[in-house]
Amino acid sequence: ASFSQKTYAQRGEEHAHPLVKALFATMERKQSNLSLAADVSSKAELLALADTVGPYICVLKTHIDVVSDFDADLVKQLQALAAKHVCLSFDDCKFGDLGNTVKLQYGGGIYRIADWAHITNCHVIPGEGIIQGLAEVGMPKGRGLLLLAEMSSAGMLATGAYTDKNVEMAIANDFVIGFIGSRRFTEERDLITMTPGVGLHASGDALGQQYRTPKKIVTENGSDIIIVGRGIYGPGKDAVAEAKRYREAGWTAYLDRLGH
Ligand code: S5P
Repeated sequence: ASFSQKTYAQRGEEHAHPLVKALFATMERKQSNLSLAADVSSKAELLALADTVGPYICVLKTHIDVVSDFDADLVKQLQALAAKHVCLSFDDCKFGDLGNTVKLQYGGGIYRIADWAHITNCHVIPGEGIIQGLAEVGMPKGRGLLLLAEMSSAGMLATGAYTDKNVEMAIANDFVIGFIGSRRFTEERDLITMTPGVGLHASGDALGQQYRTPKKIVTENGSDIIIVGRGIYGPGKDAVAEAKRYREAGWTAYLDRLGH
């Protein structure tokens, strides 16, 4: 059977990567294929959002470099919240430089991403060396990498042969656990797809973002995890109510895919 036809629980049991096993187990237990994109710019806002929405998500996605009062204590508290709510941390670094440079960016600097983020991602524009550089830092720590095989924004250039190359590189590299993109890309091994640009109401923003529904992404396209940001915490929104709504929509779309 296609991976899209299997339950998250079954895929977790059959998967070789401990991080992916843990992710699928969490998804099944929390009945959630929702990742929160917590793009807020202060430490207090980020911690409050992570704590209130934590019960409804499987992955907390951050852009840690947008937090204006970042400090080491933020990381400590984020780790504690991830443990409390049993979700994985994903810092959306979108690395894009030479293997040697990304090693420094991923393992060091002030953010020390590899020390706390279970998942990060990269563009493969520099070639396979970027994966090898990141793997040197992340693999010994049990981390996982997503490749940006596609993007959600209008006019994005990751298409056709470039997307196909991403898939080839993912299959060939054990450090890669999946993709950012809009669909299932391969049946050769169980690589997860996480999809941003998901919204139940708006069709986009003023800067090129485009939203599609959980039904389109999960039921029809076979993606595994929906990433939702402003649909949950945007102006005037009740973040907990919206998180519950997106969790329900994502999970229903998954059950529909299974034919349940
Ligand atoms: O193609 C992409 C890839 C990513 S990771 N399009 C995206 O929107 N993202 C990220 O998903 C983006 O950086 C942001 O953190 C999130 C979408 O947020 P929203 O507020 O538009 O739901």
